[in-house]
Amino acid sequence: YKYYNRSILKATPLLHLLVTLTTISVSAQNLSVKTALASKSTDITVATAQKSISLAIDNSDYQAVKLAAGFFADDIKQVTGTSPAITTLQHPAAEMIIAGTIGKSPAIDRLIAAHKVKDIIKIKGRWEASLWQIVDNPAPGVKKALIIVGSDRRGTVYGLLQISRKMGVSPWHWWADVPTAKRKTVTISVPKPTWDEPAVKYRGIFINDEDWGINQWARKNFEKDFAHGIGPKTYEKLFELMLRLRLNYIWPAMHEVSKEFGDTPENVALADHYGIVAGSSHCEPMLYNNVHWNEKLKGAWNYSTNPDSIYKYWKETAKDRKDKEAVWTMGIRGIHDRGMESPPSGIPERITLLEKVFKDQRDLINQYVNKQWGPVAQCFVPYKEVLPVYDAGLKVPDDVTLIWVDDNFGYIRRLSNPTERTRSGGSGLYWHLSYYGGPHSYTWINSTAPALMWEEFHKAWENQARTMWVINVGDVKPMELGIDYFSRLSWNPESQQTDAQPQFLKAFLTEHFNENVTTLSDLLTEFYRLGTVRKPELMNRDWAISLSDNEAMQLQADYQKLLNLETSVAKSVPLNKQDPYAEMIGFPARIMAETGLIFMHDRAIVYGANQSAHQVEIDRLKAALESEVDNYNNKIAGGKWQYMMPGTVTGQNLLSWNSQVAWPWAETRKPDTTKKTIQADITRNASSADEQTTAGTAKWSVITGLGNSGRAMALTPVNLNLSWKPGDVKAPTLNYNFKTDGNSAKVRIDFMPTFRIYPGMQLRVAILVDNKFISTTEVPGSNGKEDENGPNRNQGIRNNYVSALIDLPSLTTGTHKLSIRAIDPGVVIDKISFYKN
Ligand code: REL
Repeated sequence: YKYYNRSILKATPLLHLLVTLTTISVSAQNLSVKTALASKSTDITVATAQKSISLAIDNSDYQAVKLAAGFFADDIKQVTGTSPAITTLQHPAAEMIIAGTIGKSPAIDRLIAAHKVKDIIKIKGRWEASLWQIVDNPAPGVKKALIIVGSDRRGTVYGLLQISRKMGVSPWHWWADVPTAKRKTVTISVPKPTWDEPAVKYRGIFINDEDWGINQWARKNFEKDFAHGIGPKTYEKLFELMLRLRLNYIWPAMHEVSKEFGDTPENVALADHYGIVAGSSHCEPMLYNNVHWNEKLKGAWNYSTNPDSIYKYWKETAKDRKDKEAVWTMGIRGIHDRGMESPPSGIPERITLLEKVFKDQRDLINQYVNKQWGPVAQCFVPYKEVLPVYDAGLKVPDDVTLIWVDDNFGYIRRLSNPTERTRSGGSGLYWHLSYYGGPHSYTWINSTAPALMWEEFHKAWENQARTMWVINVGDVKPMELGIDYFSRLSWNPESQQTDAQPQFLKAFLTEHFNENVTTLSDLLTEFYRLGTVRKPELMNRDWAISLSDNEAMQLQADYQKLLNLETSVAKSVPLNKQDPYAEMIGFPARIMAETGLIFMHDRAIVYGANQSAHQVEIDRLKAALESEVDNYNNKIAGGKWQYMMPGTVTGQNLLSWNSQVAWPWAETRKPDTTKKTIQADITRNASSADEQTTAGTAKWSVITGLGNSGRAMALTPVNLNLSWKPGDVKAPTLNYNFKTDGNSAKVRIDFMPTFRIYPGMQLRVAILVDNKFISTTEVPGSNGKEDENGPNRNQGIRNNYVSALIDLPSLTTGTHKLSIRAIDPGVVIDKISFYKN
């Protein structure tokens, strides 16, 4: 269900249910754009190649609404060649568009008072809700109008820009050079009043690790006049993109190469004008970016030894940003994502210190920050070393949103327990599409499958992490599909099911390419599957030589197939879509395939194949990688993205996360060929079960696009009410027939490396053979005791699976049945392999 006022719901469960029922029928699908002239009373032709009807916006409305009206007018011009005049109702015309915000637009308030806008109750007082309706005689001199009402400023903005999107203006028009198709006529059809609103209240992106990509691009190309890298010109474009995607919250770039966001007053003013909620990342408390702290010579960044200096900066920020809509990050960590230098020695002392920090920070907020945007939103992010401190009993004030985190590789470390679920501040999620840090970075391309995003975010949603979602998007490019998918998912998670990935790909590709949708979707599906097998940034010799011969042969064929498919599909993409195609699809696909092939050839040499033949291929592929990067930076869109794409030689190191050695040129590790995987007798995808049982709505579901198999099985729905006792025969079960020759055997289950839902829970399945209980198996590394450096997880996050090896009892020669029976929610099974002992 949709976002709601939590405090009311907490008090009255019945009301909770009622609100759920009244808001679930969000009906934006009743809004469509036609290319014929209006023929019904519920249609209105807003523009033709000859003229556009005017758009009335009250002067008293928000700045963001006026900006959006300007974008909207430009969009209509792009589509039809004619531009609507932006005016007020003092200049009425027979047909008009009237847009405005409740309480800020007298025109809209008059329409509501005169009961001309139906269903206003659906959006009034709600967060970012928009309503569209066609109204006859809405005002003197106006016979018919399309009315767009926003419950608040972003509600109106989204209301306007959603029409742009439906007219064919992609949010990515500027950021990925997506052309807009011309139309002779734009008719808006609203058969009945229609409204929409977001599910997740704050939907944010974090521009991060910007050193090699977006910062260089801004500094040397797009925003040379600013001289500090990412500045107002870049943020302006970003904020427009966000509004078009209906995202509302930003953690700005924060590395040393960037000037502090808040130190450039134009940035803060821009966020305010665009209606974007400016926050700061998990390691920048009180909207204060501390990476330049040491240059200020104000002593240690340590609240136990140097509180006064730090407090002074927080106080200044609280005063500076007092009237801006923001989410204030609470707590304190070291500079960057490190623990504080010489922190109080023990966890109890750190807890005491953090609780003092909360108090001081909240006192400042109470004293200086006004409430014009409602209660001042605050969050606390127990990232990396902070999570154990939180889990040891840190008390976070009840109205502060707890933002849970993934393990930097997409797997959520924990969600709220039942007590935490009653907190008034609710909870949220910070999640990585891009990561720079140990044990390994991935910042080059985005190969994270939308299916994994769905699996993890839908788990967060089902387990009440609903207030703030933030994704780390690195340099924004080439993260387009990931960001786009996130914007849809966070807007309405319940509209998506286990086939979320294919549905998204179809929708995105139809919107942006229209032709070749099936082939492009096949290309991306395989790209994401191969990215799950191994992200190109995480490929190295150790990995390649650990593969069995069959796996390596299969992978080599798969990479080659991906490359061939890309080459052939690229030829069929129309000329005007070549740039967006290359930026969003072609480039990442080629990087994946060519990098993968390099390592397969390297592996062949290690295992004794003819060196010179493979070396020729390796050299050719390395040159190809260089030319992909060169093409991206210098040729696509006439050099618009110059410096955006880190090169393989000159760019950041992708082998060892923090050194500057080029990759994969620097692959000099001595091969340890003893690690080669033993070939299994039979490996099957978990989804190929011979039989399965369900328990009401609970079952093992194929998640299309997930896992190394691309069809991993997850227990759905993923909520706490659905867990079973280990012996419960009613629990959903997967059955696999297998043959043995009478000797003892082993079965290996590859689970995705998900975590148990919260501490205290477990992540287990029961194993049976021929209906006889064998063992309870816990997903390795799922208990939260290890982070991504731990023995199970370190490999798990690279492989996207962790294996449990189970001894089977001696069995008679012939066919037997292996059963995997559910116990805990959150388990995802990818593959099953059988081994002779
Ligand atoms: O360097 C930093 O401090 C941050 O950019 C990162 O460490 C980031 O916050 C973290 O989430 C990694 O992606």
